[in-house]
Amino acid sequence: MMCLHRIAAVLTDEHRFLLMTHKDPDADGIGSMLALGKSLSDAGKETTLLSQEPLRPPLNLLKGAGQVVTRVDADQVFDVAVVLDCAEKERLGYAADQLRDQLPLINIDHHETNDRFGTLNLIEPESSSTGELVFGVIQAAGLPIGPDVAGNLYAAIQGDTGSFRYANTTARALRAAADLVDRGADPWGISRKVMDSHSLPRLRLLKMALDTIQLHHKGRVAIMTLTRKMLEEAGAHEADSDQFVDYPRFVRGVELGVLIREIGADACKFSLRSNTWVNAARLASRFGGGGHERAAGFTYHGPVTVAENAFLKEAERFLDGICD
Ligand SMILES: [Mn+2]
Repeated sequence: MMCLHRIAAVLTDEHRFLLMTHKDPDADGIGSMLALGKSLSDAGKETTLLSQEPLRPPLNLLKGAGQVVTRVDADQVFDVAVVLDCAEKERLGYAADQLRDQLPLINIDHHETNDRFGTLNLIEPESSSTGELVFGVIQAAGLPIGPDVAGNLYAAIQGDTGSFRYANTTARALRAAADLVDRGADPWGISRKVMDSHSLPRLRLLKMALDTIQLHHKGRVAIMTLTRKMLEEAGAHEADSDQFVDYPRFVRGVELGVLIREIGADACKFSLRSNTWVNAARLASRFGGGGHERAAGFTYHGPVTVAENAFLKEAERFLDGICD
Protein backbone atom coordinates (compact mmCIF):
# COMPACT_ATOMS: atom_id res chain seq x y z
CA MET A 1 0.00 0.00 0.00
CA MET A 2 2.82 2.37 0.93
CA CYS A 3 4.35 1.90 -2.48
CA LEU A 4 1.09 2.70 -4.26
CA HIS A 5 0.99 6.09 -2.57
CA ARG A 6 4.66 6.84 -3.20
CA ILE A 7 4.14 6.08 -6.89
CA ALA A 8 0.98 8.20 -6.92
CA ALA A 9 2.98 11.09 -5.42
CA VAL A 10 5.70 10.81 -8.09
CA LEU A 11 3.06 10.82 -10.85
CA THR A 12 1.49 13.94 -9.32
CA ASP A 13 4.77 15.81 -8.71
CA GLU A 14 6.87 15.05 -11.80
CA HIS A 15 6.32 16.34 -15.33
CA ARG A 16 8.17 14.45 -18.06
CA PHE A 17 7.35 10.77 -18.27
CA LEU A 18 8.75 7.97 -20.40
CA LEU A 19 6.34 4.99 -20.52
CA MET A 20 7.13 1.55 -21.84
CA THR A 21 6.07 -2.10 -21.77
CA HIS A 22 7.57 -5.47 -22.68
CA LYS A 23 8.51 -6.47 -26.21
CA ASP A 24 6.00 -8.60 -28.18
CA PRO A 25 3.43 -6.48 -26.36
CA ASP A 26 -0.10 -7.56 -25.49
CA ALA A 27 -3.35 -5.71 -24.74
CA ASP A 28 -2.49 -5.47 -21.04
CA GLY A 29 0.89 -3.81 -21.62
CA ILE A 30 -0.22 -1.47 -24.40
CA GLY A 31 -3.65 -0.73 -22.88
CA SER A 32 -1.99 0.16 -19.56
CA MET A 33 0.61 2.34 -21.28
CA LEU A 34 -1.95 4.21 -23.42
CA ALA A 35 -4.26 4.72 -20.44
CA LEU A 36 -1.59 6.04 -18.08
CA GLY A 37 -0.11 8.18 -20.85
CA LYS A 38 -3.46 9.77 -21.70
CA SER A 39 -4.33 10.34 -18.05
CA LEU A 40 -0.97 12.06 -17.42
CA SER A 41 -1.22 14.21 -20.53
CA ASP A 42 -4.81 15.17 -19.65
CA ALA A 43 -3.29 16.37 -16.36
CA GLY A 44 -0.97 18.66 -18.36
CA LYS A 45 2.17 16.50 -18.25
CA GLU A 46 4.57 15.55 -21.03
CA THR A 47 4.54 11.90 -21.97
CA THR A 48 6.50 9.74 -24.37
CA LEU A 49 5.13 6.26 -25.09
CA LEU A 50 7.82 3.91 -26.34
CA SER A 51 7.49 0.48 -27.95
CA GLN A 52 10.34 -1.61 -29.31
CA GLU A 53 8.48 -2.16 -32.59
CA PRO A 54 5.52 -0.47 -34.34
CA LEU A 55 2.17 -1.69 -33.00
CA ARG A 56 0.38 -4.25 -35.12
CA PRO A 57 -3.35 -4.92 -35.38
CA PRO A 58 -5.36 -5.17 -33.23
CA LEU A 59 -3.27 -3.19 -30.70
CA ASN A 60 -2.78 -0.28 -33.08
CA LEU A 61 -6.58 0.13 -33.10
CA LEU A 62 -6.68 1.10 -29.41
CA LYS A 63 -7.44 4.78 -28.76
CA GLY A 64 -4.26 6.85 -28.80
CA ALA A 65 -2.09 4.11 -30.34
CA GLY A 66 -0.84 6.70 -32.85
CA GLN A 67 1.09 8.36 -29.99
CA VAL A 68 3.39 5.39 -29.57
CA VAL A 69 6.92 5.92 -30.89
CA THR A 70 9.66 3.37 -31.57
CA ARG A 71 12.56 5.59 -30.54
CA VAL A 72 13.27 8.75 -28.57
CA ASP A 73 15.75 11.53 -29.35
CA ALA A 74 19.04 11.27 -27.50
CA ASP A 75 18.62 14.79 -26.09
CA GLN A 76 15.11 14.21 -24.75
CA VAL A 77 14.98 14.61 -20.98
CA PHE A 78 12.71 12.67 -18.62
CA ASP A 79 12.04 12.99 -14.91
CA VAL A 80 10.88 9.42 -14.48
CA ALA A 81 10.32 6.23 -16.47
CA VAL A 82 7.33 3.94 -15.91
CA VAL A 83 7.68 0.31 -16.98
CA LEU A 84 4.41 -1.63 -17.25
CA ASP A 85 3.63 -5.36 -17.24
CA CYS A 86 7.29 -6.32 -17.59
CA ALA A 87 8.77 -8.98 -15.29
CA GLU A 88 12.41 -8.14 -15.95
CA LYS A 89 14.39 -5.39 -17.64
CA GLU A 90 15.59 -7.73 -20.40
CA ARG A 91 11.96 -8.13 -21.56
CA LEU A 92 12.03 -4.48 -22.64
CA GLY A 93 14.30 -5.39 -25.54
CA TYR A 94 16.27 -2.46 -26.87
CA ALA A 95 13.77 0.00 -25.38
CA ALA A 96 15.83 -0.59 -22.20
CA ASP A 97 18.66 1.40 -23.80
CA GLN A 98 16.61 4.52 -23.10
CA LEU A 99 16.86 3.95 -19.37
CA ARG A 100 19.83 6.03 -18.28
CA ASP A 101 21.26 5.00 -14.94
CA GLN A 102 20.15 8.04 -13.00
CA LEU A 103 16.56 7.97 -14.29
CA PRO A 104 14.13 6.96 -11.51
CA LEU A 105 12.09 4.00 -12.57
CA ILE A 106 8.58 2.98 -11.56
CA ASN A 107 7.87 -0.71 -12.10
CA ILE A 108 4.17 -1.70 -12.14
CA ASP A 109 3.45 -5.37 -12.78
CA HIS A 110 1.50 -8.47 -11.74
CA HIS A 111 4.00 -11.21 -12.70
CA GLU A 112 4.99 -13.32 -9.72
CA THR A 113 8.52 -13.57 -11.16
CA ASN A 114 9.05 -9.79 -11.37
CA ASP A 115 12.57 -9.14 -10.04
CA ARG A 116 11.74 -5.63 -8.71
CA PHE A 117 14.20 -3.83 -10.97
CA GLY A 118 12.57 -0.43 -10.37
CA THR A 119 13.32 2.38 -7.95
CA LEU A 120 9.69 2.07 -6.88
CA ASN A 121 7.97 -1.26 -7.42
CA LEU A 122 4.27 -2.03 -7.35
CA ILE A 123 4.19 -5.79 -7.87
CA GLU A 124 0.94 -7.59 -7.11
CA PRO A 125 0.67 -11.15 -8.43
CA GLU A 126 -2.91 -11.29 -7.05
CA SER A 127 -3.90 -8.62 -9.53
CA SER A 128 -5.61 -9.84 -12.71
CA SER A 129 -3.58 -7.54 -14.89
CA THR A 130 -1.32 -4.52 -14.95
CA GLY A 131 -4.37 -2.58 -16.18
CA GLU A 132 -6.15 -3.25 -12.88
CA LEU A 133 -3.09 -1.97 -10.98
CA VAL A 134 -2.75 1.12 -13.16
CA PHE A 135 -6.43 1.90 -12.53
CA GLY A 136 -5.65 1.89 -8.79
CA VAL A 137 -2.56 4.06 -9.27
CA ILE A 138 -4.41 6.64 -11.40
CA GLN A 139 -7.17 6.82 -8.80
CA ALA A 140 -4.70 7.16 -5.92
CA ALA A 141 -2.95 9.99 -7.78
CA GLY A 142 -6.26 11.73 -8.49
CA LEU A 143 -5.42 11.83 -12.21
CA PRO A 144 -8.23 12.22 -14.78
CA ILE A 145 -10.04 9.15 -16.13
CA GLY A 146 -11.90 10.04 -19.33
CA PRO A 147 -13.59 7.53 -21.67
CA ASP A 148 -10.35 6.78 -23.60
CA VAL A 149 -8.42 6.05 -20.40
CA ALA A 150 -11.28 3.88 -19.16
CA GLY A 151 -11.53 2.05 -22.50
CA ASN A 152 -7.83 1.21 -22.62
CA LEU A 153 -7.78 0.01 -19.01
CA TYR A 154 -10.82 -2.14 -19.80
CA ALA A 155 -9.01 -3.58 -22.86
CA ALA A 156 -5.99 -4.35 -20.65
CA ILE A 157 -8.04 -6.24 -18.06
CA GLN A 158 -10.12 -7.99 -20.71
CA GLY A 159 -6.97 -9.11 -22.54
CA ASP A 160 -5.27 -10.68 -19.53
CA THR A 161 -8.41 -12.34 -18.18
CA GLY A 162 -9.28 -13.85 -21.57
CA SER A 163 -12.45 -11.75 -21.64
CA PHE A 164 -13.17 -12.37 -17.96
CA ARG A 165 -12.87 -16.18 -18.18
CA TYR A 166 -9.47 -17.12 -16.72
CA ALA A 167 -8.72 -18.00 -13.10
CA ASN A 168 -7.48 -14.43 -12.50
CA THR A 169 -11.03 -13.09 -13.05
CA THR A 170 -11.49 -11.94 -9.46
CA ALA A 171 -14.32 -9.89 -7.99
CA ARG A 172 -11.85 -6.99 -7.88
CA ALA A 173 -11.14 -7.32 -11.60
CA LEU A 174 -14.86 -7.41 -12.40
CA ARG A 175 -15.52 -4.41 -10.16
CA ALA A 176 -12.71 -2.50 -11.85
CA ALA A 177 -14.23 -3.39 -15.24
CA ALA A 178 -17.69 -2.26 -14.08
CA ASP A 179 -16.24 1.04 -12.81
CA LEU A 180 -14.52 1.51 -16.15
CA VAL A 181 -17.79 0.96 -18.02
CA ASP A 182 -19.34 3.62 -15.76
CA ARG A 183 -16.53 5.92 -16.88
CA GLY A 184 -17.17 5.37 -20.57
CA ALA A 185 -15.50 2.09 -21.59
CA ASP A 186 -17.53 0.33 -24.31
CA PRO A 187 -17.30 -3.47 -23.81
CA TRP A 188 -18.84 -4.44 -27.15
CA GLY A 189 -16.81 -1.93 -29.12
CA ILE A 190 -13.55 -2.96 -27.45
CA SER A 191 -14.31 -6.68 -27.82
CA ARG A 192 -14.97 -6.33 -31.52
CA LYS A 193 -11.86 -4.23 -32.02
CA VAL A 194 -9.42 -6.24 -29.91
CA MET A 195 -10.71 -9.78 -29.29
CA ASP A 196 -12.90 -10.50 -32.32
CA SER A 197 -10.74 -8.98 -35.00
CA HIS A 198 -8.71 -11.52 -36.96
CA SER A 199 -6.95 -11.30 -40.30
CA LEU A 200 -7.63 -14.06 -42.83
CA PRO A 201 -3.95 -15.20 -42.65
CA ARG A 202 -4.41 -15.63 -38.90
CA LEU A 203 -7.43 -17.88 -39.40
CA ARG A 204 -5.56 -19.87 -42.08
CA LEU A 205 -2.68 -20.27 -39.65
CA LEU A 206 -5.09 -21.43 -36.95
CA LYS A 207 -6.43 -24.12 -39.27
CA MET A 208 -2.89 -25.44 -39.81
CA ALA A 209 -2.08 -25.21 -36.11
CA LEU A 210 -5.25 -27.10 -35.08
CA ASP A 211 -4.20 -29.95 -37.35
CA THR A 212 -0.99 -30.42 -35.32
CA ILE A 213 -2.64 -31.00 -31.93
CA GLN A 214 -1.43 -34.26 -30.38
CA LEU A 215 -2.36 -35.77 -27.05
CA HIS A 216 0.25 -37.19 -24.67
CA HIS A 217 0.46 -38.67 -21.21
CA LYS A 218 -2.97 -40.38 -21.16
CA GLY A 219 -4.62 -37.37 -22.78
CA ARG A 220 -3.59 -34.96 -20.05
CA VAL A 221 -1.10 -33.01 -22.16
CA ALA A 222 -1.97 -31.53 -25.56
CA ILE A 223 0.71 -30.05 -27.78
CA MET A 224 0.19 -27.74 -30.75
CA THR A 225 3.17 -26.91 -32.97
CA LEU A 226 3.75 -23.92 -35.24
CA THR A 227 6.66 -23.90 -37.68
CA ARG A 228 8.15 -21.01 -39.65
CA LYS A 229 6.95 -22.76 -42.80
CA MET A 230 3.32 -22.62 -41.64
CA LEU A 231 3.65 -18.88 -40.96
CA GLU A 232 5.02 -18.40 -44.44
CA GLU A 233 2.34 -20.51 -46.10
CA ALA A 234 -0.44 -18.68 -44.28
CA GLY A 235 1.16 -15.29 -44.96
CA ALA A 236 0.89 -14.66 -41.22
CA HIS A 237 3.02 -12.83 -38.69
CA GLU A 238 4.29 -14.37 -35.44
CA ALA A 239 1.89 -12.21 -33.41
CA ASP A 240 -1.01 -13.78 -35.34
CA SER A 241 -0.62 -16.90 -33.19
CA ASP A 242 -1.51 -15.03 -29.98
CA GLN A 243 -4.06 -17.02 -27.94
CA PHE A 244 -3.67 -20.16 -30.08
CA VAL A 245 -2.39 -21.90 -26.94
CA ASP A 246 -5.95 -21.92 -25.62
CA TYR A 247 -6.99 -24.54 -28.19
CA PRO A 248 -4.91 -27.49 -26.91
CA ARG A 249 -6.09 -26.59 -23.41
CA PHE A 250 -9.72 -26.72 -24.64
CA VAL A 251 -9.50 -30.44 -25.46
CA ARG A 252 -11.68 -32.28 -22.95
CA GLY A 253 -9.61 -34.12 -20.34
CA VAL A 254 -6.47 -32.08 -20.98
CA GLU A 255 -4.79 -30.49 -17.98
CA LEU A 256 -1.85 -28.88 -19.73
CA GLY A 257 -2.08 -27.16 -23.13
CA VAL A 258 1.18 -26.38 -24.88
CA LEU A 259 2.03 -24.30 -27.93
CA ILE A 260 5.51 -24.72 -29.40
CA ARG A 261 6.51 -21.99 -31.84
CA GLU A 262 9.61 -22.34 -33.96
CA ILE A 263 11.34 -18.95 -33.83
CA GLY A 264 14.55 -19.88 -35.63
CA ALA A 265 16.51 -22.87 -36.88
CA ASP A 266 17.65 -23.61 -33.37
CA ALA A 267 15.16 -22.03 -31.00
CA CYS A 268 11.51 -22.36 -30.07
CA LYS A 269 9.14 -20.61 -27.75
CA PHE A 270 6.91 -22.63 -25.43
CA SER A 271 3.61 -21.30 -24.08
CA LEU A 272 1.96 -23.34 -21.31
CA ARG A 273 -1.63 -23.14 -20.07
CA SER A 274 -3.02 -25.31 -17.30
CA ASN A 275 -6.63 -25.95 -16.41
CA THR A 276 -6.78 -26.78 -12.71
CA TRP A 277 -3.78 -28.11 -10.85
CA VAL A 278 -0.50 -27.94 -12.75
CA ASN A 279 1.60 -24.93 -11.75
CA ALA A 280 2.69 -23.81 -15.22
CA ALA A 281 5.13 -21.20 -13.89
CA ARG A 282 6.94 -23.85 -11.85
CA LEU A 283 7.16 -26.22 -14.80
CA ALA A 284 8.41 -23.39 -17.05
CA SER A 285 11.04 -22.45 -14.48
CA ARG A 286 12.64 -25.88 -15.03
CA PHE A 287 13.52 -24.56 -18.48
CA GLY A 288 14.59 -21.10 -17.33
CA GLY A 289 11.18 -19.48 -17.94
CA GLY A 290 8.37 -18.22 -15.73
CA GLY A 291 4.94 -16.60 -15.64
CA HIS A 292 1.78 -17.27 -13.71
CA GLU A 293 0.23 -20.41 -12.18
CA ARG A 294 -2.11 -21.00 -15.15
CA ALA A 295 -0.05 -19.32 -17.89
CA ALA A 296 3.69 -19.46 -18.37
CA GLY A 297 6.38 -19.82 -21.00
CA PHE A 298 10.04 -20.24 -21.86
CA THR A 299 12.45 -20.33 -24.79
CA TYR A 300 14.22 -23.57 -25.68
CA HIS A 301 17.45 -23.57 -27.65
CA GLY A 302 17.22 -26.49 -30.03
CA PRO A 303 15.10 -27.74 -32.94
CA VAL A 304 11.37 -28.35 -32.40
CA THR A 305 11.48 -32.15 -32.22
CA VAL A 306 14.32 -32.16 -29.69
CA ALA A 307 12.56 -29.48 -27.68
CA GLU A 308 9.27 -31.36 -27.69
CA ASN A 309 10.85 -34.60 -26.47
CA ALA A 310 12.84 -32.88 -23.74
CA PHE A 311 9.76 -31.01 -22.60
CA LEU A 312 7.48 -34.06 -22.60
CA LYS A 313 9.93 -36.04 -20.51
CA GLU A 314 10.06 -33.31 -17.88
CA ALA A 315 6.32 -32.55 -18.07
CA GLU A 316 5.37 -36.19 -17.54
CA ARG A 317 7.56 -36.42 -14.46
CA PHE A 318 6.15 -33.13 -13.24
CA LEU A 319 2.52 -34.22 -13.75
CA ASP A 320 3.18 -37.49 -12.01
CA GLY A 321 4.41 -35.49 -9.05
CA ILE A 322 7.82 -37.14 -9.02
CA CYS A 323 9.71 -33.89 -8.99
CA ASP A 324 7.21 -31.30 -7.89
MN1 LIG B 1 -0.20 -8.64 -17.95
